[in-house]
Amino acid sequence: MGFFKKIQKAFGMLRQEVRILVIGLDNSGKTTLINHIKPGSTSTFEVTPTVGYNVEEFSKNNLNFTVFDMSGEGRYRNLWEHYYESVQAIIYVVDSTDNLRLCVASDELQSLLSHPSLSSRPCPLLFFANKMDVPGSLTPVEVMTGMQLDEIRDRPWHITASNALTGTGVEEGVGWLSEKIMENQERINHK
Ligand SMILES: Nc1nc2c(ncn2[C@@H]2O[C@H](COP(=O)(O)OP(=O)(O)O)[C@@H](O)[C@H]2O)c(=O)[nH]1
Ligand SMILES: [Mg+2]
Repeated sequence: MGFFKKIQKAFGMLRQEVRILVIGLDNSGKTTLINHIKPGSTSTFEVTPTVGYNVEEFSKNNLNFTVFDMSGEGRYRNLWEHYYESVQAIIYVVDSTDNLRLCVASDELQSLLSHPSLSSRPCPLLFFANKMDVPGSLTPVEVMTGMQLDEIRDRPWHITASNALTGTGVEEGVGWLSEKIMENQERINHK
């Protein structure tokens, strides 16, 4: 079952909005990656480029993806905040060839996770160690170590290597994510 089908099943008639954030530093491969998550070109999608700052959004039914760059400058941080409120899952794309900026990616992650509207909610976190095809790129374990992911204890997280150009690794990652979203949803439904 494809990612969209799984999510739609998880959310029944999709009466509630599901928001998934796709974030990471610029040039990490977010825009490229998202093309592999979107269903086939026959589906109708609304893509809303937002003028003034770099946000990409697409939605189908009530399933919304919001993509934005974390520059490390913190310049737009307050603009992103309203996206955190209703988010159910986060995909964090790391450029595994960019050893130099791994600490910036790590700092951005820390500031994201300590945001009050996220720190209280255990929404799952998927990491792509992207550009796995480039020789010498960091392995997922090296990215995990460099970003101290093993210190994340308050929410489920998963890291997988990916090649956003071909889509390798993407299915495994989003498969894990949709299972976690479903588990959370079932928990809410049984309350
Ligand atoms: N070799 C390789 N290049 C990639 C991969 N993913 C993205 N790129 C390239 O990296 C650059 C930045 O990608 P883009 O999706 O625009 O990054 P964004 O700024 O995070 O949206 C582009 O030139 C992509 O073609 C990958 O998995 N492997
Ligand atoms: Mg982009």
